[in-house]
Amino acid sequence: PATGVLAGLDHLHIEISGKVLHLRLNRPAKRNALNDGLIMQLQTAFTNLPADVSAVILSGEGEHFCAGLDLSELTERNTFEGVLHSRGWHAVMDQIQFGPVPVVSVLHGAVVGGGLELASATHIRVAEHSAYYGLPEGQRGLFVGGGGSARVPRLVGVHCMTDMMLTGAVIDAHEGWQRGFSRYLVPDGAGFAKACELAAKIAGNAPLSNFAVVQALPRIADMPQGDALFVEALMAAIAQGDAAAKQRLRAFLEGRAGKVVKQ
Ligand code: 1HE
Repeated sequence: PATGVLAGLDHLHIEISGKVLHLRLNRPAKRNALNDGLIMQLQTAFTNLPADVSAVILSGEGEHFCAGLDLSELTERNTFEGVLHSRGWHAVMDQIQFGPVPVVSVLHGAVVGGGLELASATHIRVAEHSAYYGLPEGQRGLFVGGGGSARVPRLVGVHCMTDMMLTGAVIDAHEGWQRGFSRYLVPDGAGFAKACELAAKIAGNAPLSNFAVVQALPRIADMPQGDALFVEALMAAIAQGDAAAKQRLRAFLEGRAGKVVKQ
């Protein structure tokens, strides 16, 4: 179980096993809808990860991963408060995407609206067959506000997101896997075990390599090629200069490290 500031978060269930922290959205009666309390607790959790944690698994309690924005709180905001609310979500999603360690999400049932925005901020998505993706904002008279317009097109393209928002098209787990919403597709109930397997591999890497993948890769991918290659060279040199890299290279050259094997 979690200790310190992480122990007092009532909308999140947190467990730590070795170097992996498992964080479960815990508002099943409201389908894990993201109210202000839950958003703030996600912020607290991701800004207070224990130093010895190397990977995070994010999942949802109950029948669904996440029903998105808690619509019962929407009526109380004016336009300016709406802008600030969206900017608050952006800060949380950025904290997840550009935090210190990789995040693997386990998706099942509804992954809709803000729930899909949350999933899109994680680094590897594992979907169970029950998962489905939707952006009901169009039907509710809203627009995405949790980073969806920046992150969702990078997974499935502007054309697919446009269709989802204009027509309410819901994409099932298999199509979502084909299109890029999830990297892995597993039977119902098998998502957490798959995420643990992936998180263990991630936690076995040098922390600076993981940091480079999480922090540098998406930024480099957004740059013009000349800038991208320059930043890549700097990041490569920084990673290479770290003691962990030197140890690992020596281990390989002395026959003590694993080979690349076809899986
Ligand atoms: C909620 C919410 C919610 C459920 N806000 N309370 N998101 C949506 O438009 C999705 C709305 N939700 C649904 O379509 C369905 O609830 C689900 C498909 C996710 C699940 O269906 P089901 O049959 O399992 O549950 P339910 O009976 O619909 O809901 C159970 C309870 O959760 C019920 O409350 P109760 O007090 O009557 O028991 C629902 O009202 C409540 N609930 N979803 C508030 N979203 C930063 S911008 C992001 C913009 C968005 O995310 S817009 C998309 C919002």
